[in-house]
Amino acid sequence: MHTGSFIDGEWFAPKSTTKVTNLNPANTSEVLAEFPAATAADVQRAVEGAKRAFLEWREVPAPQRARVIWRATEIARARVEELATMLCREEGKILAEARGEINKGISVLEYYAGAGFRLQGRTLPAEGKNVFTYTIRRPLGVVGLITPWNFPWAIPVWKVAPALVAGNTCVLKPSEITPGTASLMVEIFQEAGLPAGCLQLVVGYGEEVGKAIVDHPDVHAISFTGSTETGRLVYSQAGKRGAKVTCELGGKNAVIALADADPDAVVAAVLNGAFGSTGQRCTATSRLLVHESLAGRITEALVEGARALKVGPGMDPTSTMGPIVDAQQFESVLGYMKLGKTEAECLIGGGKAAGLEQGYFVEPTVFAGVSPDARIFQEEIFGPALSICTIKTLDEALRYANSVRYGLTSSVYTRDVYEAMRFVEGVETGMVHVNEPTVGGEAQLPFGGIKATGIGDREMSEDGLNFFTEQKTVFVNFDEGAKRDFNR
Ligand code: TXE
Repeated sequence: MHTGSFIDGEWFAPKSTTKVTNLNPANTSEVLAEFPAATAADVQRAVEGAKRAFLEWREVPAPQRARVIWRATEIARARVEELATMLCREEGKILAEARGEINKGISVLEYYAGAGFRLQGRTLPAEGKNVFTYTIRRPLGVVGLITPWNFPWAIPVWKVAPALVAGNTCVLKPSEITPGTASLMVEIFQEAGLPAGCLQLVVGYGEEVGKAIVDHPDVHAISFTGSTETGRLVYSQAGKRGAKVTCELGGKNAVIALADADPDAVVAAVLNGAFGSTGQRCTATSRLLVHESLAGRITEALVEGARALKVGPGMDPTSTMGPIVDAQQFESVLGYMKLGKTEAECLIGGGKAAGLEQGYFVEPTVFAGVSPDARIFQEEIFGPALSICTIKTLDEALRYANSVRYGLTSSVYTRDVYEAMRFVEGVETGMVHVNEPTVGGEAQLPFGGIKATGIGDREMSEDGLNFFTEQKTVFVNFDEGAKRDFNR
């Protein structure tokens, strides 16, 4: 792995005295790498280089750009274990989950490699006789990509791939907590033959490097994933200079189990949604709204399931839940667990995991009898803590589900098609599942949320390409000598 930044096809060490320290959250005495932190001056150079590279990259026919993405797909496939190991060691999720994330990113690469062969516009009828009207897609120019730590491979991939295939050049700033996986990703694109300057990597801190990207007048669009607070700041800063912005922010997702739900299916989905990836997914299940008739049985099984989890280092094949990513998140999650004990009944967990002091390990935690007004019900915890609340009707469930500021994803378990469809219509989230966990996204499907979760276009799918292109509407009059009615 390279431990620097990458500009104009060269790896280099930024000349700053500040370091980005890449720690193993499962063993905080293990420093995986130290990256010299990039500065605003490095961002300036990265943008200038990307601007130069854009002039040539935009002229490369889209199917040829797609072939670079395709080669990256094949290289990534051959390096799954190496990528998953890096991801597991720097972010903490268990190796099986890390492999899952790498494979998900590979599907996204496959999808956008294919998309390069059909970057289509539309043909539409014109008002005038013998006038041909159609649209074409054009790239935006240099785009800024700012990514978080919780999916250090999949999120950079799902921004870089559509941006590049559409003909843009990118300045990527990964999270300072997980720069290693992003560095490997850039290596892969380099090996795939991506021309110098098309993908610039600046490893540094948000307040300096992120801000410099957001404020740069030659960065035409910003694609951001992270916290709602930072996302809104990015949106307002970039908006001041008229840049295009998409932000994918926090979540507070609920599973609703109605009276006719399959209890085993609910338990399996909620255990995975709440504790998978240590609850550090924007699509995590942090609330269960369960019909009172099933509450006892389902709650008991969830507590059993939580007890059966083996908390430990992600690299240990017997671990089923890894650590929290860093000291700040660890303190924040423990703070919410402490608060939860004052707001509700803590059935299991609620603190640090015993015997694992070498890392940021917490216990899988279940709170019952949670009031919809409680802070643990309303705020994003971003850790393995589930809040359970009982409901009597679908309307009550919808009211509670929709009472939070976020709107990413949701799920209903029922066999009743009427209730399921009423839920789909009524729930205020960008994605809805029926008899499915809240988690997951697929390359070909729009990903994203509403309310405090999302600003701008959805990611992945055709929508991801919409964000990274602009349309040109073309009018061609081939009615020789024809008069044009200019008042129409
Ligand atoms: O996010 P930040 P953090 C939520 C989750 C978590 C909280 C904080 O609740 O507890 O956010 O996580 C860069 N200008 N999610 O502190 O600060 C920063 O360097 C430009 C949900 O990690 O938003 C990083 O690359 N950029 C989320 C990125 O923004 C700036 C995933 C995200 O960091 C910047 C992660 C600035 N002024 C956290 N300040 C999800 N939706 O999955 C920081 N950055």
